[in-house]
This record gives sequence, C-alpha cells and structure tokens, in this order.
Amino acid sequence: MPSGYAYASTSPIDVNDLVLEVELQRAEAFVDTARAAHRAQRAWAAVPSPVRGQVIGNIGKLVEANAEALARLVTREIGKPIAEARGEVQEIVDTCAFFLGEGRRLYGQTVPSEMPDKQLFTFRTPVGVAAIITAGNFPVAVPSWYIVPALLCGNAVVWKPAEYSAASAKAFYDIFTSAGLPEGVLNIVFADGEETFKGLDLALEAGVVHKVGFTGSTAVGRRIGELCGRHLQTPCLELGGKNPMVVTEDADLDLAVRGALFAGFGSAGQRCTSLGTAIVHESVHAEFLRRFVAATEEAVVGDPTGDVLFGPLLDRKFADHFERILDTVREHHVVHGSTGIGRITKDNPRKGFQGDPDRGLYYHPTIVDGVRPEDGLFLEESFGPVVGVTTYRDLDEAVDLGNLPGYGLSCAIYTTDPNKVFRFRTGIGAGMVSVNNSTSGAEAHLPFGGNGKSGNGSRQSGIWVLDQFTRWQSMNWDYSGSLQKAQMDTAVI
Ligand code: UN1
Repeated sequence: MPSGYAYASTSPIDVNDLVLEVELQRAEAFVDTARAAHRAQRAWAAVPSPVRGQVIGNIGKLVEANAEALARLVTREIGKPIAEARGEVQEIVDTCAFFLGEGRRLYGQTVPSEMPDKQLFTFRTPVGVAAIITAGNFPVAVPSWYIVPALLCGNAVVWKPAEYSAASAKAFYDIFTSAGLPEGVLNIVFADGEETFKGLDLALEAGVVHKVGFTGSTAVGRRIGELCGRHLQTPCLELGGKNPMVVTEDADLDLAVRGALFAGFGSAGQRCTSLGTAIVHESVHAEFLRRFVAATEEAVVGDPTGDVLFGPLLDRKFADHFERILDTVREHHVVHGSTGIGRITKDNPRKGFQGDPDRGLYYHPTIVDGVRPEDGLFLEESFGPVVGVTTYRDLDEAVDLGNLPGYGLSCAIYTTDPNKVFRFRTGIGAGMVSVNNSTSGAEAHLPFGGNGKSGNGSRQSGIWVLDQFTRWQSMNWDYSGSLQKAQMDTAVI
C-alpha cells in the first residue's frame, strides 16, 4: 500500500494545542477500502432490517454513554461552544432513535395489476457502497445523517471526514464500530481533497462505490456532481447557503433580533444554514438595526468551553477565507462592528471577551448595513461572523432579493401576518423555510437540503433520506399459469 503523510489537527482555541495527528492516505488506499466495503456489504444487506435497526439502537446508546466526552472533543477541536456541541451529539442520538424504528418499517408497496391472478410489488434495495465526504463544522451530527440511514438500509460505508476534525471523526468511528457492526461495513479514510477525488474516480470506475454523499462548499459540490455524472450517478449534495431573513413591518422586532443574532453569529456564522442577509422593511429598518447592533455589542464571544454566543473560526484555512471576505467589506460598506472588525486580539480587543484572544482564531461579529444586490457580500456565502442588512418596500421585492444569490438552502420570515407567510413560502426558492425562527437549527427528522447552488435537490433526514440510500426494485408475479402480456392481454371494458 502506498504510504501516506501526516496531518496535524490543532485546536482553534489555542493553535498550539495539537489534538490529533493522523496519516492521510493516497487514492489507492481509498479504492482498496471501497473494495473491502463492497465485499462486506452483501452479508450486511442479508441481515434483516429490524436487526440492523437494533445495531443502530446500540450505536445510539453508546453515543449517549459517551456524549459528554465527544461534545468536549468537538469543542476542543473545532471551537464550537460546548452547549452547541452537546446539541450536536444529541442529534446523533435522535437520528439513531428515528432509524432504529425505521428498521421495522422499511416499507415497500403492493400494487394492483391490470390483469387477473397477477400481483405487483415494490421493494427498497440497498445501493451498495456509499462514499460519504463531510465537512468539519458539524463533525459528528452531519456524518450521522448519512451514515446511520445508509447502514440501516443495508449499505456499507466509506467515510472521508474533514482533516481538521479528524479527532472528532475518529472518536465517532470508534463508537460506531464498537456497537456490533460486522467488519468492513463502516470504514474511515483520512485523505486530502485531491487524493479523495482520484480515489473516488477510480472507485466509481471499478464499480465499488454506488452512491456519493457530500456536504461542503458549492465549488467542490460541482466537481463531485460532474464526476458522478460521468459515472451515471446522482450524488446527494448538501452545499453552501446565502440564507435570507425577511423582517416585515409588523414583525416582533425583539424576536427578529434574537433570531438574527443566533442565526448570524451562532457557530461563528459557520453553518451552511447561517444567516447571510437580513432583508428588512424600510419602515422598521432603523429600529431593527439599532436593536441588532445593541444585542451584538452585548453578546459574549470567547472560549467555547464556557457560556458564549460563539468561539473561534474552525481552522486556519477558514480564518484566511474570512479575512478575504472582510477585505471587501472594509472597502465598500457601512460597518457596524461592536468594538472593531477583523481578528480579535489584545490590540483589537472586544468588550467582555472570555479567554485569551491571541491564542485562538477569534473574530469580531460584524454587521454590514446597506449591502447592495451587486455586492459580493450579498451574493456569496461568507462562512464567518458577518451579517448584511438591506431594505425592501413590498414583499415581492423581498422575495426577489432573497432568491437573487441563487442559493436555496434555508430562509426565514419574521412577521405576525399569516398571509405574508404563505406568499413568502410560495415565492422563495429555498428547501427550508422558518417562520419567526432562526434560519439555522433544523430538527433531525424533517427533510434537510437545498436547491440551486445549495444542492441538487436531494434531501436528508427523516424518511426522505431513504430515497438516497435505497433504490426501488419492482416485481411482478403472475400466478395465472398462462402467459399474460401487459397491455396486449388487458381486458377492455
Ligand atoms: C451544516 O451546516 O452543514 O440546521 C448543517 C442547522 C444544523 C445543521 C447545519 N442542524 O443549522
């Protein structure tokens, strides 16, 4: 086997804190793992789905038993506030609870035939081997959205987690594989992006990967989509977002501000469902902005092991990306930073900061008023703690502004007028709509996914994800004892 090379996952709370060193594999190792998964899959598919469900139930119990340690590791490795990390681990437990039951329900249908003494059926069949490639901002919950249903449906899995969340991924993998899964059914490969691409291409060519699930950037999603298309496969793509929040003239402004604060700055704005732009009715814009800026000034930022709104950015790579976003913001806009803009340091301090800013990758929360539709900040995902604000006159204009960036993941409307809710819902192109609630924070059993630049229309979670990890097989059974030909022998009355 070709040798790999080392990668060090460090903490964004203290960039000198080494969390785990892993060996990154080459493409050939990815293919070898997929081959082994392919060999293991058949026997796993033969296990009755209620029994596979029991294994999923065991996983859920083990995750629950290890929840606090896993949450702490997530916080240390990617800087997510501990309360959110606990929530993330709970999301795995909830996902396991849902799919434990699904093992006893994996229904097919009986369908009437147009001929006598003949019956038609449908069955869900596993796809085979699922290659799952995940980002590190949700290093354990989002992988479980793929891996749990994939396993329940009788598939084997090759999982390539983000390098910068390697320790969280390793801990997740160790828990999952100690719950009674047969050898080779769930596999982990650490690799960089390019080696993963090469490995995936080879594995698709060799016919040992049958479904690709990817959560990450739109740019990488396009490449995955092109690669899968060449191999006649439809991947499950969960990509970026530029999620709008509309605040109408009749909205509860305090509630809207609380929603904007959590959606815009929670997780340091590093959720695919984070708030991008608040689109506020011109009659309440000044008041909304005043309260939003005041709430942002009060928000506690700092060491995520404590009680803070948000901690550091995920990793150096993301901090560099966010610096570039801020450069354009500095040039063009009216900025309402609370105490500053950019990296929080002893020289660029923030009031009430918890911890030592100079050790970690902390940024000021920044509100940019007056973003225009042609601005990069209006059009592109920022993936950091910056929220744009703009105004509208009538709801159709707000809907058009919300759709303009071409993403279509999540959105919100704050209003007390039910008619506006439905006009908004029918006009907006997003896969997920929140009413008087944050754009982020989806529940684990509702379809999750987007349209446009946010994905290819695939949905995860709940029963809807079953269509990603199974394929329909139909069967017809003729017990008439004669050759009955469809269409030709059908009685006409
Ligand atoms: C993501 O950022 O990739 O709705 C997923 C939410 C979370 C999932 C976000 N439950 O914000």
